[in-house]
Amino acid sequence: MSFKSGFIGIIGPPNVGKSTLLNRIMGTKLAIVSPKPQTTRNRILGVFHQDDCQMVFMDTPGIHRTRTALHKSMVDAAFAAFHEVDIILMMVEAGAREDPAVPSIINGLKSIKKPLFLGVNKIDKVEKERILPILGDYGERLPFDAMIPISALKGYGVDVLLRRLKLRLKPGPEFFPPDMDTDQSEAFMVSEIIREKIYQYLSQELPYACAVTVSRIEDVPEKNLVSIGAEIHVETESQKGIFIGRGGKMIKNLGRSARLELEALFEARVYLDLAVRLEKNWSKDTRALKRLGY
Ligand SMILES: Nc1nc2c(ncn2[C@@H]2O[C@H](COP(=O)(O)OP(=O)(O)OP(=O)(O)O)[C@@H](O)[C@H]2O)c(=O)[nH]1
Ligand SMILES: [Mg+2]
Repeated sequence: MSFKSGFIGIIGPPNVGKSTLLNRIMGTKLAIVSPKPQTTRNRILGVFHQDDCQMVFMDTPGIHRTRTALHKSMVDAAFAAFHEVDIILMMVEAGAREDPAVPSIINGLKSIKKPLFLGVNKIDKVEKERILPILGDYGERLPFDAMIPISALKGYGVDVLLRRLKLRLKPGPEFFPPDMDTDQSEAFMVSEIIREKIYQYLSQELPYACAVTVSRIEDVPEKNLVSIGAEIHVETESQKGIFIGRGGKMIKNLGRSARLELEALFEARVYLDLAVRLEKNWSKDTRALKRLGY
């Protein structure tokens, strides 16, 4: 039997659980997750290895109406995935009102001649009877290969999904070596972990007003220490004030929470030097976006 492989794009509206699914499939945290929409801003690969196949999952930013250059860059990345992958896994969530982005996603998929899967996520939140009508509705709108109810959070249905996806893989090469589970750089992963804590600690529009860059990751092996320097870029002076907090309390708490997760990632003590920088209108300026990784 020949080896099979393929790229699988996980696409859909914001907040439906795309990143949660990637993490569940991989059995490790590759993508950050939050209860707020528009968490993922870049494409994130997870390489799922089996003896006879390799499935490369591509998590993408949630598709939504765009406002700023940042949002455009996010949505462009998601739509570009339609063309870059071999199989598309559209995700929606059961038990929520249909997201306003769904019609445009369906429209975009109509011209794509690729195996198309639907993952109806968060079934742990709804009564069983409510799932069938959702499948019926989507089945009328697009010719899905399979529509699979899942719970990315609890793991329900994920095995079935993987088995069905595997059946549609074509013979192909091992794209990545067996010990590689993502293409993300260390610096990117560090910046994402910090960004996740920002979603946890700051409310309303603040997480959306910031970008995180990492300027230094230094190993100090003799001390089993990793020394990290990172910057949070915000758009206004008042945002900067909120990020720092009274007596520096906010940045301290946020930094501590990020540090604990980074210590688990690096399996070492971490020294995290976190600074807040004013970078006016970065989310609207395409040159600034490039510099900040979008
Ligand atoms: N109850 C329930 N919650 C889930 C499930 N999957 C994800 N969630 C929650 O839904 C929220 C959004 O999850 P994410 O994985 O960040 O969603 P996403 O689609 O990647 O969102 P964006 O990156 O913003 O597009 C988080 O609070 C998750 O814990 C599920 O199967 N059941
Ligand atoms: Mg996400």
